Amino acid sequence: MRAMAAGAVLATSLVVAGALRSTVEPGPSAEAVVARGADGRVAAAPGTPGAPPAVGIPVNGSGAGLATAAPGELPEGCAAPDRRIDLYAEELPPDPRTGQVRLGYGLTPETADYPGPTLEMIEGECLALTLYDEVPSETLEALRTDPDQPLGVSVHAHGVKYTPSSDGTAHNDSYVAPGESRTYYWYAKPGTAGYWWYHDHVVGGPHGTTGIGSGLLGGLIVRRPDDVRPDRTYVTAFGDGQTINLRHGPNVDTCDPQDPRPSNTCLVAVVGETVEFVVIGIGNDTHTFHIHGHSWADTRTGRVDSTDRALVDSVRVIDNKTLGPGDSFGVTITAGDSVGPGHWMLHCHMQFHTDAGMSTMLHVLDKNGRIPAHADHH
Ligand SMILES: [Cu+2]
Repeated sequence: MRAMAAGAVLATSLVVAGALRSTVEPGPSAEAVVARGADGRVAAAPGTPGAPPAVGIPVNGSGAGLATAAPGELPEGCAAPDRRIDLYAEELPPDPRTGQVRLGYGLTPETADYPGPTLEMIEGECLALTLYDEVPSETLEALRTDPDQPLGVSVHAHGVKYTPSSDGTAHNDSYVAPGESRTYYWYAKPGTAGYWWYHDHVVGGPHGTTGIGSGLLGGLIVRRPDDVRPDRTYVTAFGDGQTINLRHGPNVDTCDPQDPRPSNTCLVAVVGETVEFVVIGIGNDTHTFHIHGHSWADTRTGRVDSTDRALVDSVRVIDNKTLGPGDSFGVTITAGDSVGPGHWMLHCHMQFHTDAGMSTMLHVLDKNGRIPAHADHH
């Protein structure tokens, strides 16, 4: 985190309270949970009490392509969609370091990013997700590695239930051609609570390897109705080339010390907040997820209740967890618990990976929303 590490300069008057409070407020209540944007905030249905105003998701919307599901499109257990959202696949500015093409999903075209929005479902819920492919066909053509592969994008989900027509694959004819849209139906069957992800499965070739590597991925959380909600959620996707969220080196952490707005490249929280990470393994390498100063229970949510002796005595508390390709898990910590505000490294603990730049920071601010000073860690 070079910018912030620049220094002592920052130490004196980093009053970020205004900016931060507007962007780092705890999310709305359980009922409002729908999806989170790249800023870590929940994006809730318009009109939901406590919902932030900016990023509303249409619920039971009436856009094109949202007609009633055809027979065979809904998985068993889902009689009708409980909720509808739109998701846009966009071309983004190329990677500033490598010039590689970058694509992203967004709840609106303007908010597309990589990873895309974290989608949240409650067990028992059936979601209708309409994907709009706004990636230019020339871009998809240039990314194609298999000449027999059709041009398009898709969403393929892990963890939830769907029929072949929502598989997001070319062989099941469940992708979206440029300029078109398609509705996918996902059912969070009871028992599927967990930390999952969604991604393209058609860009480049039949496995979407190029699509994922270009940025078409996002976190998917299935919660139980009574799960305690975190204050903040971030996705960290560990990938090839020692990347976190497909960025490398200084691009991994772009937090502006004057205005640390939560995003895919600015992991920030106020001391005492519960912070949830959706950790995803993309690409071909094994990685490990490690945070300095913080630990969690090796359970579904990772949340530790130190007063619960039965939990503490029966479950490992860890601060490092192995992540294989395609794996995903959740980690919930309390920011700064017992260790206070600071710049806490979050990195892959395969030493040659972290030495090559696979490292970022969780910036824990004090109660006043100030970023603490620290020495450059490099
Ligand atoms: Cu690694």
